[in-house]
Amino acid sequence: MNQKIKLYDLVASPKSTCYFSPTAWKTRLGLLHKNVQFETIPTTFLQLRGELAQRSGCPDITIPAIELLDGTFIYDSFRIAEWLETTYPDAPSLFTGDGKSSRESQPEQVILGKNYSRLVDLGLGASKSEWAVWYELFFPQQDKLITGDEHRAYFTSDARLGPQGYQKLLALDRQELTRRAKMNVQPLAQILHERSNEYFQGTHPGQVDYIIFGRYAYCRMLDAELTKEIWNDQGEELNEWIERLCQAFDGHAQRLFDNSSTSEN
Ligand SMILES: N[C@@H](CCC(=O)N[C@@H](CS)C(=O)NCC(=O)O)C(=O)O
Repeated sequence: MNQKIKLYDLVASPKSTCYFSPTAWKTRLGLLHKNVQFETIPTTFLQLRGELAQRSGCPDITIPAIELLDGTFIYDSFRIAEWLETTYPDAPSLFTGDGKSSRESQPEQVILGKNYSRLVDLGLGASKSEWAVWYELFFPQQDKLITGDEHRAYFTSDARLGPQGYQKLLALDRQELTRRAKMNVQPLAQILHERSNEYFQGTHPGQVDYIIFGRYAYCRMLDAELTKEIWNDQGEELNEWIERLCQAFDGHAQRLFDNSSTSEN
């Protein structure tokens, strides 16, 4: 029997292949980076709060979560990244950006890379609806994907979005949000402009790249046209970095973008 680690990823409906969760992308790319075989288990918001919370024994479980072959669940993308780093020491480090294995890396260098990743993770990479321009900007697109009365009731609830949160999110000035989103991307374009052909983590990609690419993938899955304006058109080096990560790991990300479907059939 060929059992694999399971990656629970978020979808808007049971048959959808539109993987829009920015945090799940961080783990997806981390697993690929460490050359770990895995299968994706599409999970809706209701399945996450119901079946998965129950089966894992973790009522607060979030996406991404992985299930190991012995049935252990690990969740929180950063915790999973740390687990991958120590569990697969012979594969390239996620935190050093120099292509060397975790085993060959200096502990101080790993710590530095980890702190850098964590800082980006809690800033640009975070998904809190209260502050993230990304969540606000792409909310109407995400809203359109959520179907079914029970599912919509959960997704639009005040418990999830705060008092009148749904109405407030839909009433926001989209032009202003687009402008702010572009400003979030500007420093990224600048960093790559200063060291073209490199990655955010270093000469090789790492967790910082996967966090930033997760944000890009979220945008791209929800609105490819707006994403081009916000991301690809903001600098040649950034555009090239996106292309390199789309094609990395045998074109894994590109394939998911091409096969993305929200259909319920
Ligand atoms: N810090 C966590 C954040 C995870 C998170 O917020 N995941 C979202 C999806 S992107 C989620 O599971 N949301 C469930 C819900 O809204 O009920 C991580 O990086 O894993």
